[in-house]
Amino acid sequence: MKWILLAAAVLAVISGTDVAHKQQAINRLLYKVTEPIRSKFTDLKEASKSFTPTGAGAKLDKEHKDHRLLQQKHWFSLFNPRQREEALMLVDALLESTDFDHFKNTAAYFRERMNEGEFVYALYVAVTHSDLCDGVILPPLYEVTPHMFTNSEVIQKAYTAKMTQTPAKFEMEFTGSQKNPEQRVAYFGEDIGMNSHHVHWHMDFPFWWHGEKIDRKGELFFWAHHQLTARFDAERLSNYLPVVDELYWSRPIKEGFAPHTTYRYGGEFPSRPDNKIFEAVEGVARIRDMKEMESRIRDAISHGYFTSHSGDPIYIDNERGIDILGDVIESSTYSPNVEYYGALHNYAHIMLGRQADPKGKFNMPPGVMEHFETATRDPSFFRLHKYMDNIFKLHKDKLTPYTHEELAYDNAHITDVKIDGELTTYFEDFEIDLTHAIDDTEEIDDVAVSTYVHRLNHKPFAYKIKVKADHEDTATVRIFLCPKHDYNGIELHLDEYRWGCIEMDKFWTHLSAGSQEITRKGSESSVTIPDRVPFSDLIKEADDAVAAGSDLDHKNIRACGHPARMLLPKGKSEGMEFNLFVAITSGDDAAHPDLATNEHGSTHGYCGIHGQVYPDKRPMGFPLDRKVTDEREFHIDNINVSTVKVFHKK
Ligand code: CUO
Repeated sequence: MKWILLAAAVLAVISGTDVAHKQQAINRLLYKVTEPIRSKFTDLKEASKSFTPTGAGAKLDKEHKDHRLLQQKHWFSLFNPRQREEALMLVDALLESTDFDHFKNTAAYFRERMNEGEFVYALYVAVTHSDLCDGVILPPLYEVTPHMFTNSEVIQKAYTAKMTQTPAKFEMEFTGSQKNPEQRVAYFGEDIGMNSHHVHWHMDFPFWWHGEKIDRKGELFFWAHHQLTARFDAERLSNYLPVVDELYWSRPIKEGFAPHTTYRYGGEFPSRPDNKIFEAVEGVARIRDMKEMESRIRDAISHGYFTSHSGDPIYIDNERGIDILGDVIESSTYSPNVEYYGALHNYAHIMLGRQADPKGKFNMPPGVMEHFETATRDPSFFRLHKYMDNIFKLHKDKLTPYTHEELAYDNAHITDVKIDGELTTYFEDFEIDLTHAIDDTEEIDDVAVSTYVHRLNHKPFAYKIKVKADHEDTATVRIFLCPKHDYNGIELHLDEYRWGCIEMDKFWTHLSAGSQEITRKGSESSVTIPDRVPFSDLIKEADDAVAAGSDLDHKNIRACGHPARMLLPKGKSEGMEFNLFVAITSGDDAAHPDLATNEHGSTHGYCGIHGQVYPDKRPMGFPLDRKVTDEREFHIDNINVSTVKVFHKK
């Protein structure tokens, strides 16, 4: 068996279908993507000239030959229906490939013909979802398309450095000034790792997805965004700001936003002044359309059922209702009646993105809200998501509170929970390579240009959970961190704080009979990923491996996941109290038999397991997702709530 595997690996290296060759091809397809494929990448260059696309690729090629495709060097937004259609034709063409050569050649051919934004989006989605690309690590989007993650000031400086051929490294500030209280939390909304997580989440779970069914996609939409909202609120409380209020269609949009961000092609992202009154957006929706969508969804929640196309009720007052509600609100292709319930979330992003030019009089490009890369920069993003989060809560609050039988796991008795190390956060500088931000040609040498940004990090820590088990078993451990006080310093009851809890970790472990201590490091969290591998490292690693005739061992690397360094909210210099909520329930909650030994890619909390069912059979957020009418139900041996403090150090 060993010999067969070895022979297969050698064959893959020789035939160029090993991970190293694939990684090299993807690197090269994304290398300086606004310029022609470099002539030294001979196979890709050749394919770009002589390849004949097939299937969906042939259809896309006809669109190209009929001059129907969006021009190159133009902005691209996924929320633009025609631009999305074009990008999805390429996704289909790539995903139809039955071998990697076909995949690679299709990509090379269209890279030279399609809009670059559409190309990058389609390639990222296709690499994410194609089995042919298993083991390939996508380069950080903030290096491939830096304009979407940095500000105009930095990009201008990068151009100057290039023009004068002077290597440079400069600081990037957060948008706005200290006169704006929202700037205190800009480090969260503008964090490049968090923005990357968000954009990759939407690539893993696209609203337009028409491929194989993705498990609990609507519920994941709810949960990933609910967690973004809860995390943002914890950052606000850490910075002496009240939690975010929701958006109201009939009230002014309280916070304005000046993005200080420029498209690579298409000018500045539009700004919005404070207290802008909502206006209808021509060709998209009127304010009353938005209100109507909302009220139809609220009606369905009150009734406890949606109505399908054919008029049949789809009951939602049950464990799986949240999944349907997520599909409807987003809305995704899984929505059971999009004609009636509309696309509240997607339209809201466009409505907010266009308020600077709602009639299209000034030919402004789309706003930051119309890109998942940039949306969280705008404070209105969190107002919008709080608004939808409250609709989700309306539904969850209707469900019967968990009973003792549902909460208890009589085998486990938690005797103590402690933190090993300190819960301490700090800011550090992080360097981003801007090589791909500036145009050049093959003849001009690159100049080392980079920017450094401030980002939140924390000291290493671990949870130490002492537990006594009556008998040997596999158990599910869930850990949440919940602000203990509101903005006014009033201590919150469980039912008041549960909705603001941050999921820190969830894992499966083996319990032996008797007393034991479970140690779990913060860095092992199943909601986070480590830092992304820089593009230059990916290039070097793949080129070296190909040259040496060896392969790369890239296993279980996912782009979707909250940045590990942002696992903890900032906290306060004097320490900020949180409730550390730990629940141990039966291992029967696991949807896969091997979760105690195999974390399947390790970021399943907010991102599921790629291509497989969500690992936890319980609703996301269990046991804090439902109303708590009697707090005593939670006073059981397998649940422990302790107070911890998060410190912020300069
Ligand atoms: Cu992620 Cu609104 O869904 O941005």
